[in-house]
Amino acid sequence: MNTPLLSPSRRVRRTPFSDGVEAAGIQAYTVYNHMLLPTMFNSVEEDCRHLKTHVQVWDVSCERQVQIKGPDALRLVELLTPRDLSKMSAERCLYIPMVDQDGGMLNDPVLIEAGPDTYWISIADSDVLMWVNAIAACNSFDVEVTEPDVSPLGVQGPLANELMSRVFNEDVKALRFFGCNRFAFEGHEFLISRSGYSKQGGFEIYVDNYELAMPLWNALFSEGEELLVRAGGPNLIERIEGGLLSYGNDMTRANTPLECGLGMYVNAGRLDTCFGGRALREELEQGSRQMIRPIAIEGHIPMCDRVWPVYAGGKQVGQVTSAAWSPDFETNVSIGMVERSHWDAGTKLEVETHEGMCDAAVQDAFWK
Ligand code: THG
Repeated sequence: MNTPLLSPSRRVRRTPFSDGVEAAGIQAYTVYNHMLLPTMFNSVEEDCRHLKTHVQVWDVSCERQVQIKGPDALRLVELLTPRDLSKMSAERCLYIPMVDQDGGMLNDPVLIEAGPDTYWISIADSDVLMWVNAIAACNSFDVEVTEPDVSPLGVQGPLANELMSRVFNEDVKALRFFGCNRFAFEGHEFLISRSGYSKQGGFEIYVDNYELAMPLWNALFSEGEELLVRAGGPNLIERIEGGLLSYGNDMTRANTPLECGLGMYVNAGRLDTCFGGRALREELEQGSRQMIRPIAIEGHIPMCDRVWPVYAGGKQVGQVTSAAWSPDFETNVSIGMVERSHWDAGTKLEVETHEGMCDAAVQDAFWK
């Protein structure tokens, strides 16, 4: 079948690393926050194998930063999420569900304290800036809400420690999971965190200097040559195996963070002071109606580019929104949203792909 191309234009923004991505032989992009996001270099399976055994450099510039800066910045951030922010510091970023007034998920970003009275919300694929700016304006908060020119670069995989310590210095190895600090490259201090959209471990470099973007990219490739470094990107198989959710796919504004399995980031003590608190408290008291679940699907499945209804005994009890063949686990791994009556591990289901019905079963945990 003929694969249609994506028409390039100014609206589909290039990144400071796009020249490097193209030189590395990019085969497929997706669009994320109105920007190019590389998804495949060799094949999804081959990229996955390499990610799990080596180290990759990811152009994740599309993880745009929404910057909130000013005396009321923290007060504004506290409205946006039910997560307890007291452990956040300049040395520690946090994964935060962002919810609307009804508890619906608006985004699932990483929150970074980028300076005094300055926060970066490192967003998933939705237009957070408009929501945040409107809240600031309506409350006359003393803040500026902007999208600074910051492009995260991921270094992911088991050899990420080795590569990063060659390009920056040994001290990057001391960063703990979700720790952050500043490290110099060619005289410029870059904010770096131990984070990223894979379960293989790694770092994200917040590249805020356009002139140094390609020199940094090139340094990672020359220092990583004997480590067999490659360009990569968020990998469909690896992220489903690990249960990393994709906003817009696995959850939308129609879902609460509790339904998304993000209950550990919902703090009961914060529900009086954030959007959606009342709805979330009610759901905490009554239990969730449905939940994100790992589902193994049998047989041959096409690309999951639409919602696949999930049935039990002829009645719809949920949906699957991400799925792929996993060579390591020798099954089709998938992420679904399943009603309470059918979410227990071992429950047999039927998944209606757009090419036919497949037997499936709820797993007790993601594969990792
Ligand atoms: N890094 C940064 N920004 C991002 C992403 C990222 N913005 C877009 C997107 N990814 C946001 N979504 C996620 C989803 C999962 C995680 C981070 C961002 C993640 N989750 C850990 C896990 O599930 O293992 C848990 C983190 C924790 O417990 O604190 O890392 O990747 N900068």
